[in-house]
Amino acid sequence: ANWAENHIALVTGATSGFGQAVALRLLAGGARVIATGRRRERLAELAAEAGTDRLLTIELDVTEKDCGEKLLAALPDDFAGIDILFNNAGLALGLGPAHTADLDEWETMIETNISGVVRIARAVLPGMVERGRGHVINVSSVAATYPYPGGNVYGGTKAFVRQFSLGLRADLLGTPIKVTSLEPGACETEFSQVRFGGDKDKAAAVYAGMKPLSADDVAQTVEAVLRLPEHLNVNTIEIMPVAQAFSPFAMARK
Ligand code: NDP
Ligand code: 8X3
Repeated sequence: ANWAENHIALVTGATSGFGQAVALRLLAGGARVIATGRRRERLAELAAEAGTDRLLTIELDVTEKDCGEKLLAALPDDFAGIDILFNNAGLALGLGPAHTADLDEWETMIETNISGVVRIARAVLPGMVERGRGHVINVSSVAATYPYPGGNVYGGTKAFVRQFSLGLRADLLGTPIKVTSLEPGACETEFSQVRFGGDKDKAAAVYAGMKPLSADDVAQTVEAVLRLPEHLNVNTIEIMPVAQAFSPFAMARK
C-alpha cells in the first residue's frame, strides 16, 4: 500500500482530471504531494478531501515565466526534494479549422502546453540530477502522433511534449533519472468543457455512447509506470479506451 512512501511529487494541473487523480493516488501510496493549479478553491477542496499534511497546495500558473523558480523557492524543507514530476497542466481550446482559428487561443495552448511544461521541467531537473533520483512524466496525447481535423496547434503542442521527453532522456543518459511521455486517448475530464468554452452539452457529446477512459484509469497507468524497476524506463506510453481506434485516410472527392 505504501509504494510511494519516501517520494515527493509535484503535480501540475492538480485541480481537475488527471492531475487530481494522480495526486490522490500518490497520497494513497504514501507520497508527499505538492498539488498546483490556478483555481485556489479547487486546491482547498482537494486539501479537504485528502485530509493529510502530506499534501501541500500551491497556486501556480504555468504561463508565468518564472513560475518554476518561484515554486521551488516557496517549498518548505519537507517538500523540497521533488523526485516525481507529473508535468500535466495543459489544455485544448477550440476544434475549428486552422484558417478560422483564434490566434490568442493558439498562443494560450503554446504558452501552457509547451512553455509551461518546459518551465517546470527546467526548474525541477537540476535537483533531481543533484540528488541522483527522479522520474519526470510529461503529459502528451495520442494527438501527438495522430492528426485529426481541428487538432492543429493542440496536436502540435503534444508532439512537442513527446519529442521533448525523448530529448530529455538523451540528455539524462548516465543519470538514474527517468522520463516518460504519457499519451492518452479520449478521457472524460474537464478537458472537452475547456476546449468548448464551458459548453457542457458539446463536451458530453464527445463521450456519448462509448466508454471513455476515466481520470483514475490514467492515474492507475501512472502508478504502474512509477512502480516499475529502477533500471527500466518507459519512454512513451500510449493508451486508449477499447472503444477508440483509427480511421482510414480522408479523401476530398469530387
Ligand atoms: P482538465 O481540464 O480536467 O485539467 C486540466 C488541468 O490543467 C487543470 O487542473 C487546470 O487547472 C490545469 N491548467 C490549465 N491551464 C493552466 C495554467 N495556465 N497553469 C496551471 N495549471 C493549468 O483536463 P485533463 O485532466 O484531461 O488534462 C490534463 C492534461 O492531459 C492536459 O495536458 C491535456 O492536454 C492532457 N490530455 C487530456 C486528454 C483527455 O482526453 N482528457 C487526453 C490526452 C491528454 P486550473 O484551471 O485550476 O489552473
Ligand atoms: C486529448 C485527446 O483525442 O481529444 O489529448 O486530442 S484528443
